[in-house]
Amino acid sequence: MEKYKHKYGAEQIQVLEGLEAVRKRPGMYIGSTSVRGLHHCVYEIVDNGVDEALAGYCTEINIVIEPGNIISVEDNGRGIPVEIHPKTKISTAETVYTVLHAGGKFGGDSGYKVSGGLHGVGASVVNALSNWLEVTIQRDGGIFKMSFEKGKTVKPLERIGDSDKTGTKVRFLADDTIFETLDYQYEVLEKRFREMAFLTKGLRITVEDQREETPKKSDFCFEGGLKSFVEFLNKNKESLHKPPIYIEKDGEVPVEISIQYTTSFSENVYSFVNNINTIEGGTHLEGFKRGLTKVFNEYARGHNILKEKDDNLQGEDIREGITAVISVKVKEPQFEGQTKTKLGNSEVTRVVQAAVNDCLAPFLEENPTVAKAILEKCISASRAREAARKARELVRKKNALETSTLPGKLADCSSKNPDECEVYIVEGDSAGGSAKQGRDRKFQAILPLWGKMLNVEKSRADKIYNNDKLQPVILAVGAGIGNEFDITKIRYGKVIIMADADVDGAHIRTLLLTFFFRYMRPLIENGNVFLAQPPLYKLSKKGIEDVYVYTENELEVAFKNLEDQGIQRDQIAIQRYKGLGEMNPEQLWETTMDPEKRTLIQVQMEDAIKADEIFSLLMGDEVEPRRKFIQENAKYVKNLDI
Ligand code: 1YM
Repeated sequence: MEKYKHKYGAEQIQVLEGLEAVRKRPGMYIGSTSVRGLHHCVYEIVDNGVDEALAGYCTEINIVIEPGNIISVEDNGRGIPVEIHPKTKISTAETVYTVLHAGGKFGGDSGYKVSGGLHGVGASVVNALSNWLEVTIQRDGGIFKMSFEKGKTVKPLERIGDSDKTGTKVRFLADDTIFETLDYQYEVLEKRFREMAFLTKGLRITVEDQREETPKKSDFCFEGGLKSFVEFLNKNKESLHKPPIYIEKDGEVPVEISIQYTTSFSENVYSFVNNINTIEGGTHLEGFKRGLTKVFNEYARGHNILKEKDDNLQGEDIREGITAVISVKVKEPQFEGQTKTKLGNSEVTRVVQAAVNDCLAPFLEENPTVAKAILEKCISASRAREAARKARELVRKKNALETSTLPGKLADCSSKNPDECEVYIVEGDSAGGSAKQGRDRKFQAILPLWGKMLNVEKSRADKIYNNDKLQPVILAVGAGIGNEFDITKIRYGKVIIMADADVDGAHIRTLLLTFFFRYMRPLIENGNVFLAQPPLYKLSKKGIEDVYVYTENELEVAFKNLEDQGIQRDQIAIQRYKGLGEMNPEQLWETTMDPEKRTLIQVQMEDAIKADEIFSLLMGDEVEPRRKFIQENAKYVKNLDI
């Protein structure tokens, strides 16, 4: 039997120092040691399998979260090469798992590996951050195995049997002295692998969670690739045409795009470079937008839909109601921006624009009914934009005539420093009254809203400007809306929605959040939006201080605490608050507004795709998926993250 002996030389000593550096400063390599960094380790290993699929050798990847938070990833690719590497004098497989950034450099053509940025740090980093890790390779007629502890080789690669199959299996337990938690979130992993399956046409990815008694399992394989992705994104929307438009162009920078218009008014364009979501966009997105604008304007002119006297349609008109996914593969991507998710390679703009031009223009010629349906929507978007501009000017003029640009109902605070100021958007006049009296007027402003709120999911910008419920919100926040929204102009650092803890309150909260998400998204991204949490109950007894209870779960705990102080249940008076209006100004201050005592829930946007899905589901036209969502999530109503 062939053996792969271990040799310690100068190379190996360097290796150990390299992995020690990873353990000392893990954040430098995987971003953070939170659950995010933990998930990152899984992606890193799976990425190697996906690369093998992109190279055309692997059709299936199976991921399992085993009991005890052990991760297992197996693919049916060629198997990591096992022969002795000429430079390190140890097996190539061991080299990949012990030498920093060994990834592609050791195996010939590296394909579209991402250099730097988030991914592509290499399997050796995961190895260094694992309590233990083992790799099993089937290749060249044999089964080979090696194992490590905290990055150090405990068993070098050894042939342990015969096999006529090929593939790689990696199992590891992340190091709990490095990571804050080992509790993988199944839903997060599932979402990422669904995305990967969409982006790699035909690749089957399965994910399984065996930690609970009843295991969860998902099986993803999309023959339609990005087309399936766009259909998935639009599942709660009404589409203008079926199936989605598909663009594919091979070359130095392969481009794949899928587009489907819906009756909605929002723009949802997601872009990927080497399977990584480029949240900040970049040159590929720019090329897509330019190509789209040019092709539609030329088609509209050529078919006399736009007359000589008409202005060109603007990009934003052409993107109203669009859902699109753009995926490019770039050999040496340059990532810029705050989160290093903005593509910088300038040559990519031209390539993507040309792909859109070469594929979309003939598509429209061949599908005139689709072209017509889309252009009709673009033209009405353009009219609405013009109407919105006029409405905006009217608002400006009207405000210029009046002495102040602030809405009449707003009780403003005296400080003008946005960092310390907050505005409470309060449902109902009576609660608004209590809030006004109870507040600290130095830094707290109150804006009461009443009556039925406009559903922005079903209206265009012009309607929103003219809407008497939303106009005060826009003016109070003071930073405009839509493309013109300017976060540096906000008048309050905290925008707090204060609504009742009942169904109507939930409704107004959702309507306002939808509005912020669609028209003031940076406000959410920047963490300026909060939900106030008014109490559900007051427990009182003569001689003790009132106890406020904020959730159903806390009620039992509160009773227990009082019992521990020798107070029996039947001695306690329970008041259940049905609405904010029932509280007097002092109570409202004490329970919900006093920064020293209140709980605020910060609205966070982990994920734009998920948020868009939920808002179009909750606020859009399709009834059946909404009913299903509400039924499935009724038990999670406390979870207010979007
Ligand atoms: C569960 C994780 O790592 N699969 C995998 C990795 C490699 C190959 C195949 C592979 C690549 C190449 C040639 C090549 C890797 N090889 C290397 C290196 N799954 C998993 N499957 N033959 C096999 O890139 O040319 C790094 S990753 F460097 F050794 F070639």
